[in-house]
Amino acid sequence: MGFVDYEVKGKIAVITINRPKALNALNAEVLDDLSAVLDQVDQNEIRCLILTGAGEKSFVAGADIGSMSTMTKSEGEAFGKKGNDLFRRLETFPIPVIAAINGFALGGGCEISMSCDIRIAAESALFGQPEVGLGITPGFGGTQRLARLVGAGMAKQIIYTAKNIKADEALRIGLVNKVVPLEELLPAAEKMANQIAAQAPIAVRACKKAINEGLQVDMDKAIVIEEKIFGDCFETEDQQEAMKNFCRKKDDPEKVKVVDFKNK
Ligand code: DAK
Repeated sequence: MGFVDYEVKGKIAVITINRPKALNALNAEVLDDLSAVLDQVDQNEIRCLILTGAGEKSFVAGADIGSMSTMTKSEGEAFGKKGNDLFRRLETFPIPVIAAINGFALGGGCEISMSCDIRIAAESALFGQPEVGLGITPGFGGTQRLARLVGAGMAKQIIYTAKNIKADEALRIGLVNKVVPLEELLPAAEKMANQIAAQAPIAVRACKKAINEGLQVDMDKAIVIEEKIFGDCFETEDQQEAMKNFCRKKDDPEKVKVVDFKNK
């Protein structure tokens, strides 16, 4: 794929935005390529995705300012829709997505990382929403997702001041889950992805759905969403096998085995 690489590694896969000369900035082609790669993911085989940027300097340095600079109103709207559709697709993609943030995560770069389920950052990563300095608002969901992740006050500070924050500050405010040295970034992301991939895949997907959908409604409705999704798990072979295995283990510790979940 032109600006996006896709590599399958057993039950996990790595998606790399590969436009390092422009610090992996998102133009319409990159967005189209990302969307095409998501079409290609074999959801029966792959249990966790990692999204990262090519090179050692940048995850994604934002939306492509050069291409945005000449957009008309309708082109701007179409670009915004393309990005928003893709980011929402990532956010609701049935399997989890881990962002491995290897440098600049500015504007659309910070926003795409926030569409992922989990963020692991290199110590060198830098986060920010510089849009107001360019005379625009964040356009790929930044005002919404940042406020949901770090709270309205901190999101307003980051967005209104357009001041970038370093990885340790991003960790402190809950924007990222973990910070590691750059050379350990992909190994750390792969380790976590493999840990997720070793769990019952239908249950993992169900958790993603329950968390995402539950956050959109009040607690009374959210609990009903969880009840329904929890009930669905009892129709899976994975649940029956894993619970039988636990009971066997109690009777005879020798019978302990690692359940090989089958996606059923
Ligand atoms: N777009 C296009 N090219 C970019 C870029 C970007 N966002 N960021 C970097 N580049 C390009 C540079 O132009 C340069 O290209 P050449 O000159 O070599 O051809 C190359 O990448 C290397 O960049 P620098 O030479 O500038 O590298 P430095 O290390 O000196 O500086 C930097 C790195 C990340 C601090 C700097 O490049 C920078 O400030 N970049 C811009 C960061 C930024 O402001 N990003 C946020 C963009 S705003 C919307 C949809 C989306 C959005 C808004 C609305 N709707 C449609 C509603 C999103 C907006 C944004 O993301």
